[in-house]
Amino acid sequence: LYTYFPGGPMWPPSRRDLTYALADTAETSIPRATLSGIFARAFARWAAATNLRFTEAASGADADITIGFHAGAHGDGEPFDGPLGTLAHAFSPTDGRFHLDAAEAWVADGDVSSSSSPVAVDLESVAVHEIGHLLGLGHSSVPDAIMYPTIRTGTKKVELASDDVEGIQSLY
Ligand code: TQI
Ligand code: CA
Ligand code: ZN
Ligand code: ZN
Repeated sequence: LYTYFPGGPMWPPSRRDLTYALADTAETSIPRATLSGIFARAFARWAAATNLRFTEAASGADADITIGFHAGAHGDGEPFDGPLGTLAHAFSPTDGRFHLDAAEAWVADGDVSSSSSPVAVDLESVAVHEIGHLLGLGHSSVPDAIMYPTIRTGTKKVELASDDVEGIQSLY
């Protein structure tokens, strides 16, 4: 079953049109256009299950959600740790910060199963999971759920399970 963060924080009803920005991409070599496509698909999966809408903004200055790639310590007290370990983290509503570990062997072409790297991680899969956190979901006990707290290496998991849909629809 799905969970929420303590206290059940959510984006308020007055904020159903949310913007996101690729705010800090200097530390990744993934092309910006590739990132745009991956995050657009990841947000669209949650939009399809709710009355939320997500639009990419040009700058982080006025965006609700800011996405950044960072290596090691990056100013929020939760340093990244090199390949594997912590892959990414997102803060609960309505903070909006979404950080990814720049040191991961991110797979951005969608085919993580054919990667030769034993530490390859599918970026879109992690994005869909972290957006769940950004919207207020905690972890789920259902292994098929996007919000389950582990993913097998070398796998892509981007489709919301019914548990994820029920969880997000009880918030929005
Ligand atoms: N990052 C953890 C996560 O997002 C951070 C975290 C730990 C956390 N406990 C939490 C966030 C409780 C909110 C609430 O879950 S992670 C996966 C998965 C991570 C893990 O790097 O371990 C994904 C990030 F599910 F695959 F294991 C994304 Cl998809
Ligand atoms: Ca890491
Ligand atoms: Zn961070
Ligand atoms: Zn998580």
